[in-house]
Amino acid sequence: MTIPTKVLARKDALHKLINKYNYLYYTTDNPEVTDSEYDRLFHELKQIESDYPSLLTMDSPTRRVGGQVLEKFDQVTHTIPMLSLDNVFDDEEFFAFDQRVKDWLNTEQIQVYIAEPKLDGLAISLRYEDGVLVQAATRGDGAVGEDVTANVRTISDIPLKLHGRNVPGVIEIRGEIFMPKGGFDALNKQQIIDGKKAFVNPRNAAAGSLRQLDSRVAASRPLEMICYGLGELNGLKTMPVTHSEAMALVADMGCRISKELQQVSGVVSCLEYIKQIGERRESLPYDIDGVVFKVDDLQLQHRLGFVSRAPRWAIAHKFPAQQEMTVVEDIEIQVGRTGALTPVARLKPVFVGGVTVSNATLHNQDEIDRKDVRVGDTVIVRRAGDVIPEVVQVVMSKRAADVAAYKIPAQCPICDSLAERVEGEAVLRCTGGLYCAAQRKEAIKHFASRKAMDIDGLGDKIVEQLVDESLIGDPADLFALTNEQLAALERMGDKSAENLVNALNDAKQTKFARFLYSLGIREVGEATARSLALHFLALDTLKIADEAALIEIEDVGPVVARNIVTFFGQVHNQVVIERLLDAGVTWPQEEKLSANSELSGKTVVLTGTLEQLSRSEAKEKLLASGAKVAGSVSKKTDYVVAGLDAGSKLTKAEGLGITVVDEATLIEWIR
Ligand code: I6G
Repeated sequence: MTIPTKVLARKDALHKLINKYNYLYYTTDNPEVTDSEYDRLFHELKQIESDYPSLLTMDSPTRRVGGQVLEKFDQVTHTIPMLSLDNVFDDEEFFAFDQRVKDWLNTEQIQVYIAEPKLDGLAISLRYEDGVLVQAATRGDGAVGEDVTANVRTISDIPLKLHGRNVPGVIEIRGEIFMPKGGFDALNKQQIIDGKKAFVNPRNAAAGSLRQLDSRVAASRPLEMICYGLGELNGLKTMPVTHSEAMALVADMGCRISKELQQVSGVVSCLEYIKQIGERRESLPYDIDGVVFKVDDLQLQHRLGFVSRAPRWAIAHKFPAQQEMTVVEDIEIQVGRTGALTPVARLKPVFVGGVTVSNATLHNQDEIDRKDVRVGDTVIVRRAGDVIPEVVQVVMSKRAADVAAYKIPAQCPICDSLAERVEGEAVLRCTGGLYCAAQRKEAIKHFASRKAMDIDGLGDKIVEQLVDESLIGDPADLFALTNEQLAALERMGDKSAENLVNALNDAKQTKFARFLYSLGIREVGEATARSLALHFLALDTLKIADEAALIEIEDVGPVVARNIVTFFGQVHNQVVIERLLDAGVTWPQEEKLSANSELSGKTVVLTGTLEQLSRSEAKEKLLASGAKVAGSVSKKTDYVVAGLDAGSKLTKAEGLGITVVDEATLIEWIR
């Protein structure tokens, strides 16, 4: 078969790229591309080799695993190669894997797999002779790794001597060394305090720690290991016949295996397992990038064997990439409700963590300086779970020669007022106050929001139009808007205008706490607003309270107290409040809580289905009775209200000896 020159050229380019990225990733711990970009290139090369088998030469990177070995550690030749895993990226590819297994075994029987999360760490092989740890080696290129025994010996959850009497003459236990998320955060905080560079992610931190020549440094790093397989095994009386048995043996000998290890039969259960782990991914204490499935029966594994660099009996189902590479097209400044100037990177849109990302916050000037982000830079962007996308790192090798460092302007980009940095704060703030249109817009959006005055139909876009067209300048102006003014706005018909005027009227009947929250006093959130309302009962009393009186209240510290006094002391705020009251904003008089209230100051958790009250009704009534409502049960919980089908929260409460009451008791208390 003649091979088109274009294909040959692409194959050569892929060899070069993959070899380079292997070196950067495995040898220098300084990756230049994201894992997903690397996976894509690898996939593309494998596809070319499958279309043109003569291109699968002995020097193809698809035949190798990882990169080169550093000079500074001794080399270790693995007695049994440390291979790698093939990946699938969606359910369809997973179905195809399962079918390949069945085809190879010539069966249509449902397959039994062992599943566990795929940790994002470093593969390690521990060699025990007569039960004693004699060597720990990295994977290296799969055939030859590095001797990191001195460092590995410092990791507490790796036994130096295996437990039990049934210990084989030689056993190689393989698994992943990683840094848990909590340990990583603490290490990075310390790195910054010490003026050292922060690590990009837990994997890099783990790799960097394991490559330390001084094992005392490794010992100070929070490394852990979870074992997932075996290499050489000699001299065991009864050999395991399934992977689950092998893992039970490993655990019996004192090695840590995954708590999530589970036997699953058939593809449907496998997909269910992936979904379940995916949902818990963020709450797991370590980073994972997918789920690994292995055929459980070791005899079947043996029959399936290996292809190229990976076992046919195992597969990694990868989650959508959480890191991708893109370009910073611009850096813009957003002005928040309190005037905080937040730099935001406008990115060339990129699909990451399951969504298209085109913005990432850069937080403040310190953060920009630390990461040295500049307009035009190629950056690695990360998005995990519901977390706001962030720029992890600049790819320095891709920076053009003449790009200038970025400085947040000294003036507010919206109103030109001076921006100043308050001592002790990282952010710059516009000093324009309500003179600044951006702050006005944000203040009005907050006023109208659901937890504040809850003005139905007054969305962000409408507020922006109203301010831009000078129809409103503060929240009180909202109540003077007419049907005609609203109907003239873009995408607003007569009916919507009428609905909005009605909603504004309805919103005038509010609650004292909501009103206080809607004023947008710095650091007065919902809970503080509620405490203020319950304590002072009336606006007139609160307005004249001094800092000493405010500090008396739970939730209110000196900073918040000062913010409240400053807010009510400013004439323009007094005027807006008067105008709101004149417009008809009102609330029922708050009543002093009876001192012997069962609920005052208590922390309550609601669980299960309530039959007579809705969840929000129950919550509102509890809060009005002076209780705090928490979402989870802890030692600090005073009462758990259990409705129908209450589950794990109830079990936990019982375990902690917390008083559990039913809905009827709750109704009794709040009446
Ligand atoms: O790289 C790997 C990660 C996790 C693995 C692996 C694994 O099992 C949970 N298992 C094998 C067999 C291999 N690599 C080769």
